[in-house]
Amino acid sequence: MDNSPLRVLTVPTFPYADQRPGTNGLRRKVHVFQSRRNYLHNFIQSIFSSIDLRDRQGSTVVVGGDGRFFNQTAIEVIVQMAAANGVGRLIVGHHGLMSTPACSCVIRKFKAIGGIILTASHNPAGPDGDLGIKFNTANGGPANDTVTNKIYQISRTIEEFAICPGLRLDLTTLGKQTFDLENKFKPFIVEIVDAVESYANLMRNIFDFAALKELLSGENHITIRLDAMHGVVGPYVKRILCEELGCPANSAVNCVPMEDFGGQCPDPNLIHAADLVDSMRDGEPDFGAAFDGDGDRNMILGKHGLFVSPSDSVAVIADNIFCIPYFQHRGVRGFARSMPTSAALDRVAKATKIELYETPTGWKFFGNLMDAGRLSLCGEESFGTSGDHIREKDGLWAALAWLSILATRRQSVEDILKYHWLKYGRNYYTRYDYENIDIDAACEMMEDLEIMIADKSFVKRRFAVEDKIYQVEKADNFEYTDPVDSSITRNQGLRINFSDGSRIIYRLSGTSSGGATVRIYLESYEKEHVFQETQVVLSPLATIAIKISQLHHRTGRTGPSVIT
Ligand code: VG1
Ligand code: CO
Repeated sequence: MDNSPLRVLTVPTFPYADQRPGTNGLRRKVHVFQSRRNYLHNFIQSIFSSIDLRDRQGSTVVVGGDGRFFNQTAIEVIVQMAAANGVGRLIVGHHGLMSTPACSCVIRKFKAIGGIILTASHNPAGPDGDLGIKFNTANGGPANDTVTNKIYQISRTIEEFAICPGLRLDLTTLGKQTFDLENKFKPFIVEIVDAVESYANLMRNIFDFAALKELLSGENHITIRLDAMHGVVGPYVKRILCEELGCPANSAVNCVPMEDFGGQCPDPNLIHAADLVDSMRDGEPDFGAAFDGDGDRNMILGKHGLFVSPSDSVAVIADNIFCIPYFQHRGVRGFARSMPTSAALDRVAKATKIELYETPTGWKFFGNLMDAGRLSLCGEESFGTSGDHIREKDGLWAALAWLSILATRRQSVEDILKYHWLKYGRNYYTRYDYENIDIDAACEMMEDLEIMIADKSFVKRRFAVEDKIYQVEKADNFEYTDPVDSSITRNQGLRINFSDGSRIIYRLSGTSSGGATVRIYLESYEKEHVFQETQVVLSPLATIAIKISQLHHRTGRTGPSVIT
C-alpha cells in the first residue's frame, strides 16, 4: 500500500451565473450537475470559501444526504474538497445517509461549524430528477441570507477550487479513517457515524418513551401506520418506533431508502402520499404519518385517513405542549409560524399569553429566535413542524409529539382536533400550487398584483362572490424585521387581508428546479361553523384570487397542479 501523503490540487474553473441558493439550498436537475463541468465543485468551493479560513482550519463539518441518485458521487467530491480546504474532521452518515433533522442534531452534538446535506427534499429523484445541496451553519440550522448571499457572490467569480483527488473513503464501515495530506502536519479525519443512534438518543430525552411504548404496544395499544416514502427516514422509523417502542413491523411501510424513492415524489401530502391515505381509509390504524425524502416534513392523519392540516397540527401541539416532557422541563418561550401558515397558532398563543412570531417562508428564520431563547415551537403550512431541540423541522419528532398527546389524552385524533376547533374556532386553510409556469408570466403577474394592491383605493375595496362579500382591510408585500439582529428581509409574499380575518397570499416558490411555481394561500376563520368542507368554505376566496391575478388567463391553465 502506498503510504505517501495525498496530493492537494488547485484546479482552474470558470463561474456559473445561476448558483443562487433558493428557500433552502441549491436545487437543480441531476443532469445539470452531470453535464456542466465542475458545477458541483464550484458550489462546494463557494461554500468553503464563504467560511473564514481561521474558522475553517482544523474545524469539524458534517456531511450526509437523503440517499437519492448522485448522492454518493457528490459526497466523494465533497470529502476530497473538504480535506483540501483545511477542514480537520468530517462527520459522515453511514452509507452517506443522514436525514435533515439528524444532520442538525449531529452538527450540534459534534460542535461542527456546519453541515452539507445532499437533498432536494420532496422533489423527485433519479437520473431525470433533482439534486440539492443544503448548507447548515454551526447552530444546526439552514444558513441565513447573509451566508447564502456570500456563497452566491463567490460562485459568480470563482476561478479555482481545491481538491484531494486521491482520497478514497469507505462509507460502509463505521468508525474513524485518517488520511495524511502533503504539507499538512495533522491528518485529515473522517468519522462514519450512526446518525440514527444520535437522533434516537435525542428523542429519548424529549419524549416519555415508556408512555409511548404503553400506547403503541401495551395492553390497550393503538394501531399506527407510518410511511417513509422510501426516503432517508425509514431506518429512523424502524429503529425508534418498531425496535424501541414495540410497533409491529407492518406499521412502518416504504422504509428502505431508495435512489429514486421508488419512482414517486416523496412529498407527504394527500396527493403524493395517497397510498397511505387509501390504506387508512378502510383500515384499522388509529394514527398515520408520512415523511418527505429528507425526513424534515410530516403529514399527520387520524383514523380512516382524517387529515390534520399542518397549520392546525402546530396549533394543536402548542395547545397540548405539556404532554411533552421536554417542554415540561424547559418551559415555553414563544411560538412562531411562517407568514403564509394559518393563524390557528396565533389563537393558542393569545390564549396562553405566549409570544407569537410571524416569519418569512423557510426554516432559517426560526433559528435566530431559538438561539436567542425566544422560541420553543414553530411550524410551516408546508408540512413542517418542530421544536428548539434542533434548528430544523423534524418529521418524526412531529409524529412523536402527536403520539405523546394521544398517550396523555387517550382520545382519538378526530376528537382532539374537533375539541380544538370548538375551543378556538377554525382557520380553514388551503394552498393552490401552479407548477412549471413560464417565469416571465409569473413575475409579471406578481408585479402587476403588487402595483394593484399598493394603490390607495385597493383598501376598502369590496369583492362579492355568490352571497359572500369580502372587504379589503390591508394589503402589502410582506417584509420581516428580525427581532434579534434587526436584519430586514423584503419581498416575502403579497398578502391581502379582509375585514373578516380571511386572507389571500401570493408567493413564488424558491425550491423548484426549473420554471416558476406560483403558490396561492387561502384562509378564512369561522368561530362557530367549524365542521364544514374546507374547499367549499374557501371557494369564493379562490375565485377572487384567480380573478384579480388573472392567473388562468396569463398562463393558459385551468386550475392548480396541486391543492393541499
Ligand atoms: C417550500 C416551502 C417552505 C419550506 C421549503 C423547504 O419553499 O413552502 O415552507 O421551508 O420548501 O422545505 P418554497 O419556496 O418552494 O415555497 V424542505 O422540506 O425542502 O427543506
Ligand atoms: Co424536506
